[in-house]
Amino acid sequence: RGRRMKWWHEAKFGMFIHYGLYSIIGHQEWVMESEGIPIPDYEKLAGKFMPRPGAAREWARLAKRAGQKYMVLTTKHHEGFCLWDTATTDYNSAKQGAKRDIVREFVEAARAEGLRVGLYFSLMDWHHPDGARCKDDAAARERFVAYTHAQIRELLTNYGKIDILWYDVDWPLTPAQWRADAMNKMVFALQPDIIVNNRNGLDGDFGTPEHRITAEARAWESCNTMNYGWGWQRSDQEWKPAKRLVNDLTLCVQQGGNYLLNIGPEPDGSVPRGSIDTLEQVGAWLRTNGAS
Ligand code: JFZ
Repeated sequence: RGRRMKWWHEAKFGMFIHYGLYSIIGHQEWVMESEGIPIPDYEKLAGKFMPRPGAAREWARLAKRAGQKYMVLTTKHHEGFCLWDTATTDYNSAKQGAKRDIVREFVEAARAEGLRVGLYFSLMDWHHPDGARCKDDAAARERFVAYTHAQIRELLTNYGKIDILWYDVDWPLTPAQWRADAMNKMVFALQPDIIVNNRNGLDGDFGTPEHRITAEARAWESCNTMNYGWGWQRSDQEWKPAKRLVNDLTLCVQQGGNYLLNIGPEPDGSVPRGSIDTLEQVGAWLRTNGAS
């Protein structure tokens, strides 16, 4: 157990936040792909991306009440829309829609509550013209990998201390093609104390079993949802009872793992009522049992 991992092992419980253009449609975060929405149509959502001022503060306050010690936000999901002020593309929330840097708001909100800061970043990108053709086209690959590294560099340069980088889905490239070694090297040069997961194809600092709790020999974090999907789904109102979530958290902790529990905010960034109620019950249980 390394020095960098100490706080994370003690933290045990975090909040995952899936929020992006897909939240506006309300059919989960894969909607662009699952409903075959053409890029030019999907792009129109960017102008409608209007998180309420203070939304990030509400996520952070809720996490705090729930007994969560860190938060991980989707800075860019597979749809390719960036929630920060990036120089790499205009497809971002600082240039379109609300014209605000949501990553900055998120980072500041987490810090205001004394929570550690995690950034989720999808390597797979359905919007960038080279995002798929980079598989077979070397010139496209060169451009797209440079684009990806530049985005990660911005995220780890412009927002002060970042505690976790949570990579996701490395399709369609191999770790060698992503230059994943150089990627992690850059990450640690920019943020010496950061921890990274294993979804850029390398081992990283911790494993990420999903929708299941299975102890691993190494540091691990199980991520899960409170209802069915990750991104907001209008019709998905089957909330797992607080009891079940406390049980899952307990199982993780007993087996030496962490638990990252997701909220999928609504189009304006509000947390669904079901998630608020349940998280507050989880927090109350933790306080009653002296675990928070
Ligand atoms: C990915 C995303 O596709 C999904 O939208 C969500 O963000 C989730 C947290 O991560 O889905 C995965 C990624 C990895 C596995 C399963 C689903 N896996 O390793 O089993």
